[in-house]
Amino acid sequence: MPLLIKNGEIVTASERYVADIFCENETITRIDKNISAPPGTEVIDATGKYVFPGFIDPHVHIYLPFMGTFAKDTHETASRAALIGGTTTFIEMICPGREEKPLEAFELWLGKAQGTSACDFTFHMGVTRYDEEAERDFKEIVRRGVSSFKIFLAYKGALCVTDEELYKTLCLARKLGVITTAHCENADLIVELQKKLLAEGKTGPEFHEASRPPVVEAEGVHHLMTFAEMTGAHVYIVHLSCEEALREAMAGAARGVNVWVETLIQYLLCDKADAEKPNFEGAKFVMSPPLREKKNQKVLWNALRKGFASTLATDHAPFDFATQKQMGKDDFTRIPNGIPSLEDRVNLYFTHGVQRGQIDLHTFVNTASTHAAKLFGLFPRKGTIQPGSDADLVIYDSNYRGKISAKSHAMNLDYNAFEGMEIEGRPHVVTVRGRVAVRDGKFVGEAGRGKFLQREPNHF
Ligand code: DUC
Ligand code: ZN
Ligand code: ZN
Repeated sequence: MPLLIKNGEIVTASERYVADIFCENETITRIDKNISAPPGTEVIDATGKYVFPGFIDPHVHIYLPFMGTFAKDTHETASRAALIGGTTTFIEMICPGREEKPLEAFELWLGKAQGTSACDFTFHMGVTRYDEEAERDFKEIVRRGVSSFKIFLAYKGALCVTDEELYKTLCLARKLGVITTAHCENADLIVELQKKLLAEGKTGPEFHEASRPPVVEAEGVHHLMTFAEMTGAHVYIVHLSCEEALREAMAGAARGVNVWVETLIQYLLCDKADAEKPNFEGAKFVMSPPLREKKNQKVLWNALRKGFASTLATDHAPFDFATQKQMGKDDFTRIPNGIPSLEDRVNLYFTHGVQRGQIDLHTFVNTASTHAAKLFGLFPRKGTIQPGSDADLVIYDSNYRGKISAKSHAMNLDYNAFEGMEIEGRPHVVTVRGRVAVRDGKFVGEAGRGKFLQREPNHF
């Protein structure tokens, strides 16, 4: 059925105007004033509301075997939560164990998402081992439409790569025209600091940050900058959390490294003190890189405003409090890392960014949607509102007022790190390729309708 959205205020990364949007066959076909609806068209009145391009979360974990357990969401629950919160596309990390064959891992992850996700999705291919066989697989995976890699400089003995593997990955990425996303923390320093803290009897979640301080993250970024400079590869630093790390990224950029920076909603709104909450409550706030001193929030907001940070993501990785976080009750190094926020990213960013005057509407759209689409080869299919783009639209009610709570959220999780926080705005209607998937906070979409988005390399 065709869809007509009337009188909304269309906001993209660069434009703002009132018009009607007509969608047919999953795409936007016309944008104009006073479009009349052909018979059989679903008409939505968007008067007084914004119409944003569907938001893109470029960094999520859904199927995730990690730290001795599995993340809680399925693609069905995660995509529903994403859509309720206005995210219509996510990019998931494929994280194979070192012993797994990359192509088999790709097929495993794809199989989990296909037929279950209600929104469109794609992947960053995790490079957790590099040898000749793996290299053949990576080439094949790029041919099948995954044009980005993910490497970990942290998680020694698990996901972490050696320097030789890092170098070879970046050389291959450069050759194939693929961007490499990177978790930047020095793995060895973390192990040594963890041992030292535990030996001193410092076992609680409040010591997680001390085991991976800013300098450890800055060292990871510096390391990546060196390797990117040597290879000429394009790199994207995921979940940058602090000033020290940002300085290293900017120093790389200043000498010509092709680097982009992502930060997370958690770092903008939560801080180190949250992980120090008593009665093990701090475990809800354990993620890596850790929540930092509050003073970093100003630096990160400024980075988003000025374009030093390109994207705002979530690193969604849900582990429940009742059982999974308890695995680290006597040893913080065993607390599964993750602060889930797939559902809340857009509303919290709008509230604390746009409503509080930290960023303008265009920066909001750019950092939460458009720039990710451009960096990862999805633009202009995703990330904007123009004829020919997929009809993924968020009709946004900036007058809505509500509170975040685990009691009402859709994520498959027994807590919400943002519990009780006010939101000033939420999606009124969300569409996935021209079909309504959310209405006033309720999911009305279809599990399995989400498509795997194949992406070309060499789009820089
Ligand atoms: N950090 C997290 O907090 N969770 C998942 C993986 C990661 O790098
Ligand atoms: Zn990471
Ligand atoms: Zn991650």
